[in-house]
Amino acid sequence: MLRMSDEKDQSGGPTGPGGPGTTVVVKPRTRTKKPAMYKVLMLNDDYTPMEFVVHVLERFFQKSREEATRIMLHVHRRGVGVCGVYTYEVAETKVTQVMDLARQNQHPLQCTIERE
Ligand code: TYC
Repeated sequence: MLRMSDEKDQSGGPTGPGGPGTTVVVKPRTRTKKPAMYKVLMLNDDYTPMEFVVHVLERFFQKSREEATRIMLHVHRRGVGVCGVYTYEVAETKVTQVMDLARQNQHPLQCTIERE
């Protein structure tokens, strides 16, 4: 009869520590995946007051007055600008909040999401 215990180490590996009679425990790698991120974009129009756009950026995107003014002017000049980057649900909520406040104030301000 041939038993496992009769077998010589066939690994060809080292015979010292880590060799025969040693169990190597491999920690399973915890695979994490970064969530997809989404840019909230603000679009320019001819009617929404600049001050309203600055207010929106301060209120919903936690921008300082200076940063909010910079972003608003960028959108005013270039047509579109990034308000912030968030996970999908957060980005979607920001868009809803902006559009709701714009509608309540009868401004045509538009805001969209774009995957990064
Ligand atoms: N163009 C607007 C104006 O001249 C200002 C404005 C800026 C509107 C940014 C929308 O996303 C916007 N009153």
